[in-house]
Amino acid sequence: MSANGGNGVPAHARFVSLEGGEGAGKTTVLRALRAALGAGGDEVMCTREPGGTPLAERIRELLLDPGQAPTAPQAELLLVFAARAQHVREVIAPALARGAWVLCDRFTDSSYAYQGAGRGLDPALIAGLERDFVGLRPGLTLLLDVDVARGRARASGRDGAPDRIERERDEFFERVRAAYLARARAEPARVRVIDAAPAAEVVAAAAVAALEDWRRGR
Ligand code: Z5A
Repeated sequence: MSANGGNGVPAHARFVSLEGGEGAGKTTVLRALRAALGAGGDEVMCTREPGGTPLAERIRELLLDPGQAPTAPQAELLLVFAARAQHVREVIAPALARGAWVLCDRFTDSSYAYQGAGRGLDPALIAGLERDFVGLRPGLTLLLDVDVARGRARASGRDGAPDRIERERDEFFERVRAAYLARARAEPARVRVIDAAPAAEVVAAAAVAALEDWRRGR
């Protein structure tokens, strides 16, 4: 474990998360980060939230199912943390313990952004769940930042109907984006902002450069 992050929850030096709003382009960036981390022969375990274990993937289906609307924000928060509690114990902590890199598509920052700022739940409540049920945070979080209109336009170009959260209004996603940027300002050493507006390859290269800077302690 490395130094404690905000909220007194310890950060792990081999734990990297990727965050951002809809259509930020996490998929291409994850591929590039995985290649960069694995270049020296280290094991790289890629996973995602909500999900990453059979139980957590079932919770993900429930959370994103448009048929489950309306869902109480409190229920949504407890579901994402139920998934995370299982994910950490079954997958993330064991991988870190055997010396692997863990690269996670979303982690607790998403809960502060979506359930905190998006749904209006008290961040202190989220901090308590993070401390008591998770107990771990990434050493590095790369935040892919893109304006809401551009991100939503990209996401709407994909196949398939929008999920329950994607059906939210622009105002919801504006609050999510503002919360992410506020977290980056509050924890600049851990949360590094990547401009996700340019072409996918440019964004991926910037993310890899930020990863290398962090590994060199810059
Ligand atoms: N959630 C939550 O509420 N609380 C929590 O604690 C957690 C999660 C952990 C599922 O996450 C939902 O769970 C998410 C937050 C909530 N809801 N929302 N909205 P997810 O990560 O699976 O879902 P997502 O954020 O909606 O994924 P996404 O829209 O697919 O974003 P992405 O992975 O960053 O985008 P992408 O698939 O890489 O790219 C989307 C499209 O844009 C695709 O067609 C690309 O070809 C295109 N794209 C990507 N990058 C570019 C660039 N640079 N230029 C042009 N086009 C691009």
